[in-house]
Amino acid sequence: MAGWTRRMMLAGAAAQALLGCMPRQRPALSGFTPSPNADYDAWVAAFRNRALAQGITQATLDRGFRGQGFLPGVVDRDRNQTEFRRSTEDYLALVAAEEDVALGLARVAPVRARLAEIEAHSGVDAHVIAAIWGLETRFGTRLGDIPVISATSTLAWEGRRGRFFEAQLIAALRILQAGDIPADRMFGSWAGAMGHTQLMPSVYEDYAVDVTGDGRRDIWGTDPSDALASTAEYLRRHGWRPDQPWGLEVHLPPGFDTRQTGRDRRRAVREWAAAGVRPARGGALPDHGAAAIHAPAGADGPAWLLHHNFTMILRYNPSVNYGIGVGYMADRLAGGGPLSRGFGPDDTGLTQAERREMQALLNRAGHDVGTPDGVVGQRTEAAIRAYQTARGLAADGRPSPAILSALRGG
Ligand SMILES: [Ca+2]
Repeated sequence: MAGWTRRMMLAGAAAQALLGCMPRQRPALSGFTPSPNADYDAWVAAFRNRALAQGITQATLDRGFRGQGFLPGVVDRDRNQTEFRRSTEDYLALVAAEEDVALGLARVAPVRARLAEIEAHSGVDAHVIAAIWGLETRFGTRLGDIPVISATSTLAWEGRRGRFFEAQLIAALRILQAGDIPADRMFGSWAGAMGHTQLMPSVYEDYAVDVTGDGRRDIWGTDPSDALASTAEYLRRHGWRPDQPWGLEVHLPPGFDTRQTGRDRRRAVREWAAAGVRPARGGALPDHGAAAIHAPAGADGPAWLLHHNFTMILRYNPSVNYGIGVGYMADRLAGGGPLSRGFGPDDTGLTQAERREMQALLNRAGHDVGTPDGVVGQRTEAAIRAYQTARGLAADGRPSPAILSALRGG
């Protein structure tokens, strides 16, 4: 429960990407309009009495539930979180590809001054705040369009995590009552995560700030300022250390024993330096206290030294891939370049470039995989199966060097 709840506390789009939904795909809209459900209606009637007892007014309840209702798609989505682990390489390809970096630079440019102001006030690295914006909602281009009262009440009624979502529903109603947002503009993800940086309603209550000075904490509007400041406030109060980086890309020496790596294996920076760990772009390792190393592709692949502030990013979403994604995007938004090392072939035996080439060739052969991104999902596997079937091969749907060379041969 704890891990799940912590992820759900803030995670919206990014957690959904982690859980397997492609962030570039919009959610299917079926099931996200209210549908008749007498059992849900009876639950709402009883809930309204509980809400009144907690200080929600009749008027707020009437406004909040107007036009809202049971959303079957929310329950479907909640029950189909097929949690399969993505590799760090695939995760970065999904959330921080070059097109995402370009979008980020364009979206951040108009709010640079605001971000600098937020950093000066909170001490939190402006590029990290902007990167969280990027991973949560693709820099505000994917805010989520599901009514929050419908989503949270549906999940509260459904009951698997009923208490958690009833608390979110109460919080959402209190936000309406406070006048921060009109009921007909309170949209979010299927799980109720709201606005540019996907705050759950209870997190919004505790951390949202009005930095624009208009008296409303508006995290939903076209101006992301309040959302960015709220995220900075969340990180500041969880213990972000000003003037420290989140982490650093490093090179491990040949033959480095990667059993020393992993988030829970923190060591003094001088010990890492003595073991031959070096910054990927030269110089000496900076010392910000004990640090861990993440090396998902072995000693020869990309690796990062993770400082205290990395764990602050994980307070937003506990996935290490999420933290690396935010850190990498932050570095890119700060003007840094792509990773200095490639990941090498994955367990399919193909590199990312080869997987992309395989996808492009499948497209050309008439087996549609969508835009090639080097990430093998159900659509690519289905295309491989179709290709294999058409050629009389065993249809296992697995990418391999043999499939790639067959495709290259036409
Ligand atoms: Ca405001």
